[in-house]
This record gives sequence, C-alpha cells and structure tokens, in this order.
Amino acid sequence: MKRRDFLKTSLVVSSFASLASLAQAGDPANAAVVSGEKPLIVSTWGFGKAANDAALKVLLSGGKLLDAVEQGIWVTESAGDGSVGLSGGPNAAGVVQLDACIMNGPDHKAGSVAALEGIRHPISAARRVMEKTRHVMLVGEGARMFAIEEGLESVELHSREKYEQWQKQRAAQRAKPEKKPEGHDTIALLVLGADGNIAGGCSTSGLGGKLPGRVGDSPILGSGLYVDNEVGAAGATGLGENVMRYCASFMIVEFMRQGMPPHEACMAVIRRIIRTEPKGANLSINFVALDKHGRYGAAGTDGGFAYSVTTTTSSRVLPNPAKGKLEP
Ligand code: SD4
Repeated sequence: MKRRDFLKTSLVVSSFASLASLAQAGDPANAAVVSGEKPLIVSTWGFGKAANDAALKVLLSGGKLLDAVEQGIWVTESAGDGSVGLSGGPNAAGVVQLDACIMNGPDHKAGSVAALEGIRHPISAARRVMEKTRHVMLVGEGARMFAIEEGLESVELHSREKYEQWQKQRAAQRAKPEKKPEGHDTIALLVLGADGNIAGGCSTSGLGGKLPGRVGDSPILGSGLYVDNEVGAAGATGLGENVMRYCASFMIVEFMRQGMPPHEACMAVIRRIIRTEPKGANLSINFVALDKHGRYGAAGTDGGFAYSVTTTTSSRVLPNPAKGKLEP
C-alpha cells in the first residue's frame, strides 16, 4: 500500500473508531455513556449527588463554572457526615487535617491547600490561593493563616476524644457487609459548562488515622484532580498513596486525549497501576472522568464505589462500572 493510501485508510479507521465509541450512547451495559448534555456534572460517591445538584443550581442561575465547583463542594464539606470537611476522620494525633484543590480549564490555573486545620471550607481556601496569590499550593499553618486573613470561617479543632470516637465508629462500620473503603472519603467534582469549558475541585479530610502532616493525592494536581480544557477532567478517591505515585488523574486525561472515552481511560489507568502493584487490584483506587464531548465514566477497585452524574434532565447515583471486572 502506498503511503498516501495507508494514511487515508488509517484516517477512515480512526474516525470510524471514534464514531463507534460515540455511538455507545444510551447503552446501559456500556458505562462509556455519551451524555452529550451540557452542563454536565460528575462527582465521586453517592454523597456527590447533593453537591452536583447545588453546582447545577449555581450554573442555572448564571453563576460561573468555578462558583459551581466551589459551592457544590461546600455542600459535602458542610454535611457533617464524617467524611469530607471538619467532620472527617482525624489524624493519629486527633486533629482533622484537610486537603483540597481546584482547577480552572480555560486559563489552566489551579490552587491547592494541604494539611489545613480548622477551616470550614478548604475548597474556598484553594480557590483563594489560585485567585489571590502568585502561588499554587499552601500547606499547614501558612495555609490556615492565609485562609483566616481571607476571612474564611474557622472553627475549633477536634480533640483526641474525637479520634477515639471515630475509631469506635469505624470498627462498627467494618463489621457491616458492604463497606466503604476504610477511613477515607473524598469529593472530586468535575463540571463541563454549557459553553464547553471545564473546571473541577477536590476536597477531603484524607485518610483517617494518618500521620500528622501526611498529604494524600487529593490536593496534588494530576493525582487527585486534573483538568485540561481541550480534553476533559478526572478526579480520584481512595487510598491516595496508590494514586499519587502514578499521577493517575493526569494519565486518565492523557488517555482521553488519545481518544479513549472516559470510562475506558479510567479502566486503562487502573489496569496499568495493578500491573506494577504486588497487591493487585486490592488498592482502593477509584476514578471519575468526563470529556469535552459530554461523555462521562468511572471505574474503581472498590466494589462499593459509586459516582454521581447530573445534567439538567437527571441527577443520578450510578454504581461502579468496574465492579466484578477487576481481580481482587
Ligand atoms: C486520601 N484520597 O487522602 C484521599 C482519601 C479518599 O476516599 O479519597 N478517601 O488518600
């Protein structure tokens, strides 16, 4: 075959392949659903639904993409259900240390805070770092002082008692059959706006019982969250140590850039990580992703992982499409 013919043939084949993946719309057996709807909001876990709904409201009332991300995540940070925000699991010293980041597609700007204590809304601190400083990330006491100077609400820190109480709760939870990954939860929330722009945020109290000062994947750009306005966005939840060593969210976005739909990109990254890990699929790594075309997807090694998807026509909690498809 002449070079010109070969190029022609491969162009036809590759556009057929992308059409085929776009044609998966509405097939419930295939998690790489084409929503096509904008705005589209995707987040981690079932609790993400309330955050998505709040984010959609912001967009529908004319708010900016970043307002939708921030105010959506506020809902989870304020929920007080022992997962994200100040009600989250404390570290081994009995203190809740929070991690968060935010990223804006159009200008590729980002802000992040880590090991932040006593601030009600770490996502807002991350946004202020992005918008009001020349830095990307602030940690610990510096982040706390900055947040207070910015007028963000600060609250009393949790004590050792809180840690003991939390340990008892966890022991009871572990006894239940369908448990969430032990001791950690995170919201990663991705928004595709009606104008095709993308933004995302991530907020967590991190791994319960962690060493004081430990920082997970959630505030690390490319690990817990990544946004590329030309391609899409991805976010993570689970055991940060198994995500941040692989720059997993960045890798998902890069796989989508190469043409994979979001669900396949999440699966491909999980498979790639599993290949190197002695623990196989026993890693507690879970991902959500959306792309520029309005396609979304997720995959996780935790059977109990779920994700939330919201458009103007529906708001749903969907099960982990990878459940049963990865070796434990
Ligand atoms: C962390 N990835 O700090 C976070 C915790 C989490 O579900 O996502 N829990 O490792």
